[in-house]
Amino acid sequence: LQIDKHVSSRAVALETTLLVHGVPHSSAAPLASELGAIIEGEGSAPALVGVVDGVPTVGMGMAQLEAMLEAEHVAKANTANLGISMSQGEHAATTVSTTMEIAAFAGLRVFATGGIGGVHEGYGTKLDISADLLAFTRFPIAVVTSGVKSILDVVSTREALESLGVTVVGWKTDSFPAFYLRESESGVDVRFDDVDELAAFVRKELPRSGRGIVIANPIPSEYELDAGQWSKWLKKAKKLAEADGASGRGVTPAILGHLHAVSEGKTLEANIGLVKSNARVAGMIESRL
Ligand code: PSU
Ligand code: MN
Repeated sequence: LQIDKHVSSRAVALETTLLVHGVPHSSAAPLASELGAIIEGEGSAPALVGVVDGVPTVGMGMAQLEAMLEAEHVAKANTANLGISMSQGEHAATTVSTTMEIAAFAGLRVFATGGIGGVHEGYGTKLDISADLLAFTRFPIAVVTSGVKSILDVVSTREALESLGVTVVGWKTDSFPAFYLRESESGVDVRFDDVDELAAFVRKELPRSGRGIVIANPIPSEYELDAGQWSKWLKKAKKLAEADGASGRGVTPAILGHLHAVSEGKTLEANIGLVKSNARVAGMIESRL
């Protein structure tokens, strides 16, 4: 792996898939700036990660993000196709798995995202498990996330993390959060309420294990969705994504896009609210490492 621009390793990594494929294009650049400002407000610095013209880049500039948003096709790169985008010299948005790979290689220790990928529903008939889960066994970086996207099978995803031996930390919670919802039926391995104690754990645990850590930060209460309403929206969005014929890497962006539409922007607002909260917690941890 080669890194184009070396930002200081004292930065919080941010991913491009969330911006390029997860929110409407008009929301992406403003969100990137807001996340950067939040992280700076906590005494750290942001580093947007993506593949620009085939070059894995840590610390993309606004102009590079704008170019990616204007490009006709931007690949979504997980660990399976990262090297392909590099060899083809194309733009690629990095998911949690590849942002972890690239940022950890550059020495960054903290990464803020929305929700990690996981086990999709219906694995009895079709096995769809995000490359994000395996990435935690390979790349030493702490990922602040609002749990796993609630479009997934949350309980099975939690079980898979357990099987993979990935530590799940709850930030001020005993429950493994489910993205738009603060709680799920599953729990965490340890709860921290003090950020200095959490930072001390991360500082020691990353070099000890050489693996990633999940830091689960529930969506702020003011953005949490009503569970009943949420499941109705999800049903509709899944049907629409199925009707589109979405498959493989296209499934997550298709469902998220339809959700934002059928909820009249409520899920988008919630998504943005939780990502900002994660950026703040990541900045708090990173500035204490
Ligand atoms: N969370 C969001 N929006 C997103 C994603 C997560 O709020 O767009 C992205 C992340 O980049 C994550 C990816 O790594 O979805 C998982 O995709 P898949 O299920 O195809 O592995
Ligand atoms: Mn998948």
